[in-house]
Amino acid sequence: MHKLSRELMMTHVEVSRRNFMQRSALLLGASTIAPTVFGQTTLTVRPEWQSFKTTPRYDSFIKAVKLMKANTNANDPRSWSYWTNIHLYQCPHSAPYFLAWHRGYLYYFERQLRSVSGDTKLVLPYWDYYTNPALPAEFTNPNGGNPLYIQRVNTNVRQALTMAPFSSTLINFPRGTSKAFEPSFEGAPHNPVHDIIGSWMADLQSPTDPIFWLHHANVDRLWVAWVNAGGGRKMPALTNTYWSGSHTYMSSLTMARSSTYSTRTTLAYSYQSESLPSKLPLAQLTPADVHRVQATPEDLRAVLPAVGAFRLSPPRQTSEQTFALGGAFDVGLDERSISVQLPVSTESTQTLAQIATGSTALLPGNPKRYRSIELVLDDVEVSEIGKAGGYYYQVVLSIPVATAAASRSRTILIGTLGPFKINGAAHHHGGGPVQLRYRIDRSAFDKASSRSGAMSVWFVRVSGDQSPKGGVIGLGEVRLETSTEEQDP
Ligand SMILES: [Cu+2]
Repeated sequence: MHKLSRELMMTHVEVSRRNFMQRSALLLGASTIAPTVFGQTTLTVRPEWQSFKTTPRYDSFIKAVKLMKANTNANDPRSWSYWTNIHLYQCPHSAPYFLAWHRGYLYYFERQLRSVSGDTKLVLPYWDYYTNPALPAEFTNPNGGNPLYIQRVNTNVRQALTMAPFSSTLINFPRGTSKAFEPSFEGAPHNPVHDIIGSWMADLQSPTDPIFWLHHANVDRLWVAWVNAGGGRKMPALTNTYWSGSHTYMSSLTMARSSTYSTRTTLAYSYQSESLPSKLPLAQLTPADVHRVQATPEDLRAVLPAVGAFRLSPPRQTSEQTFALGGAFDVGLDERSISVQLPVSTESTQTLAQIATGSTALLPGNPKRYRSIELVLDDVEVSEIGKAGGYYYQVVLSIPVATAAASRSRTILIGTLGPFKINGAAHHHGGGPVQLRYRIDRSAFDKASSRSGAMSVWFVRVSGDQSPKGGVIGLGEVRLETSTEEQDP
């Protein structure tokens, strides 16, 4: 049996005998575990940091972090780097199971904290940055060998926050479906919190920074809150094949996906608060910040960035399934926002408008039926000064639409771009420039028109209190593509 599993099993208290057996099976990587019926188990409660730090658990947490950081054997589950490496090599970002994989990861890490500290009641705290966007002071004090301190670019994440994923229109869950919570939430606030804090947090080795664990506990909590919010929001049912199979952490450490469907069944924990934020921490924002971070399409229309001059990329077949409709080469991003025009022809615009109606569409001289639309950023690289983070970009598509009003455009926030996302993709693909694809909900192209000028992509820069000036990200090509793949597989 895996050493960690053995240790973890020994720390199981507060559970019924029956539950103990189920969890033991879980820790052995068994893939069929019947979830415990709610009510049979004592749920452990993960508190917000401000409550947590006043409890006796705080000293246990500090002790565990200290001991794990002092252990330099990366093969030992009792070392900090063991857990950083799991994230580096296994975490799915911009991929299915982003939230569910991290739920299991946090669960195992929390068990390890208990084991190392010897405190069987230790739980992982979360950081509610929608209430307190400044990093807790215990993490920023560099004195006295504080194990929670590490160098960071910024210690306030207010610029990373958005209410967008909590919109009542996002009712589906997984990546790959339309109107989905998970990819929206990963795009922001999840990625920008990594980017704005910067330094270790802007990289896949982000668990090196102890705040990672509180950030991800909050991410996990907001997923719980999203489910609780109701209003038609729905997870794939537990019987859905989505929950078949298991998450991998190490070859010897796995968890049935079905165990991560809910926190209250097999894993048996809950959060101090399980409701969605109702607003941004406005008191801490300047009017300019409010404008910037809320970034509804309506707001963005008022901040049209300067149009850059780039060499145009031609329409062409880019793979068996995809066709490029036009774009630009060699786009450099710095501390300014920029607009990149997409030279999409009148015929191609008609194709997009047809896809928007839900039907398939043809392109001139091409027998394929196209069904979905993506923005592709190709040969993406982060510069040396860009790597440490402190900034990110909102990626916005501006589409002329045919209405009675002259020269009207629709602006759609289609995602975010920052060093965390790029560093992650680069690592998973063995280094070097990466390709990033943003699926655009086809309804964005409803009544799309080429009448009032070219479509454009805006990279709206969002800077933290500290952020680098000069070239941070290079995009070899920015282009719009149609694909023969279904929008909703
Ligand atoms: Cu993360």
